[in-house]
Amino acid sequence: MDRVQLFIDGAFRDAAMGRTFPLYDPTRGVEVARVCEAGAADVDLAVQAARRALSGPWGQMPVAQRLQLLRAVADGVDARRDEFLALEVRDTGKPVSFAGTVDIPRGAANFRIFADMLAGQHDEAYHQDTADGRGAVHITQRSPLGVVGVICPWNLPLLLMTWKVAPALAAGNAVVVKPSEETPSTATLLGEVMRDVGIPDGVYNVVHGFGPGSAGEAIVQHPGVDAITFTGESATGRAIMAACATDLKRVSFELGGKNPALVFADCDLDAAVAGTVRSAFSNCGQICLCTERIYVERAIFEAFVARLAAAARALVPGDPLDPATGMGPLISRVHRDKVARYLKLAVAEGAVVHAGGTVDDAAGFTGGYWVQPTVWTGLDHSARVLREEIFGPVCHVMPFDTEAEAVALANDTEYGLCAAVWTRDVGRAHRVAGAIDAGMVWVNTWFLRDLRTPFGGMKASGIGREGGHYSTEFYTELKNVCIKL
Ligand code: NAD
Ligand code: 6OD
Repeated sequence: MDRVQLFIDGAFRDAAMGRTFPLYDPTRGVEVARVCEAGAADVDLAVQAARRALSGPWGQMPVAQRLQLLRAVADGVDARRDEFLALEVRDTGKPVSFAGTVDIPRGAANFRIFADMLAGQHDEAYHQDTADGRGAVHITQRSPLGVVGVICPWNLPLLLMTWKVAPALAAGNAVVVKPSEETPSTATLLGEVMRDVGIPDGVYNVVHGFGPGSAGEAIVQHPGVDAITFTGESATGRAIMAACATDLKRVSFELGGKNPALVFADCDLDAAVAGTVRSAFSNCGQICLCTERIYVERAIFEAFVARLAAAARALVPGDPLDPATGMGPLISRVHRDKVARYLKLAVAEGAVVHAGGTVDDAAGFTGGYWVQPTVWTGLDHSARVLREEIFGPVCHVMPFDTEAEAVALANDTEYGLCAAVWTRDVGRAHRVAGAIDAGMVWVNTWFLRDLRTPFGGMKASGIGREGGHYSTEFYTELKNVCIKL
């Protein structure tokens, strides 16, 4: 796929204005494909196609048939796993060891779980028993929202896009998807799968481009789009929410984080170090759930820092196609430069560097967006490095003396996405998890997912929850019908 096209109304096509933009290989910084850039006219075509699908074959299809088609999409992703994997690795530079076990399998699993969820959906009924309405029956019906705009980031492209597309389609909506400009390919390949299994034209549309002045803004501003589900930076969420205010579109936002890990002295230290290496450095630190702030009880602080730093130094970034590689490059030059600025800022703010701290090329690669996994200590809690989301393989470790202090430090942030707690004390685990202001708390693990559970953040980390029936609630309209018998 060296030309990445739009997918509108069941057909692959170039943009109406003929515009394209380059796609770069993050390992070497060279152009590997041209991507067609949609403008307002292309977005309008996609929205019109989606509306036709809703009033036509998709809207009239029996639910069981619709869900069967979505299971076929899951099978189609599995059947073309190697193609999805190759494109995801090309676009992101992430190791095959990660994309092959996380991104691509979840791309299929998301369709299966939401097909199962919707298969069990039923209306509710209330029999009224008041003097004025005795015998009346109230039926709450759910119906699709309509056309859903799905705007996605680049860090887990297929996983995060299907996390929204699958429940939206299972609930009977049609979608206009805008993948990140950095990672357009797997959303486009999914168009082939949709077409081949028989999803009606116009149900799944993909428009490529940027945010402001491009496809993203055109989706958000289109009056034919009924809702926006967005994953990305909190600042972008603010801009999208302001635009959605014009016609009061419903929004679901999964936004940024500055996630803490709390490591208590009674923890299993081997598990805590191994878990924190994963939570800080997986996907080169580019997961919204990654840990950037680590608080360790003073009795084990020095041992923890020494072991974490040794593990970080052992994590050598390298060829994403080598199955033994655990870390690839960052996504783009712009993002590498941003992370590099934080590496400098940390030192200027007084950090002690225990591992990494540099942006050296990986062996055998020049011109890519490489950065070394980095561990800092010594910063004051007011340091910008401890307050701003960096979204790279970097973390800071700070000691604490009491449980209350650890919770206060964890909560001292504008974000509230997730936290990890490492302790063997079940009582403490309950207390601390309850006291942390975050949408998800993992105890003695991290990023262990059950797709039925609510996913999302508090404070500046999001609006709403998706997952299981929480997704169904977002992607459907509720209507109460009262029948006086
Ligand atoms: P981003 O906000 O820069 O871009 C996300 C998407 O929004 C892209 O497709 C972009 O083109 C589009 N966009 C940008 N401005 C827009 C506008 N004004 N109108 C419409 N669309 C617009 O985010 P990113 O850099 O792609 O992703 C990294 C960020 O995403 C990090 O902050 C990370 O924490 C967050 N994230 C959060 C979650 C979560 O579940 N909470 C998951 C993954 C990533
Ligand atoms: O696992 C998921 O469903 C999910 N939404 C993960 C988000 C990761 C953020 O980068």
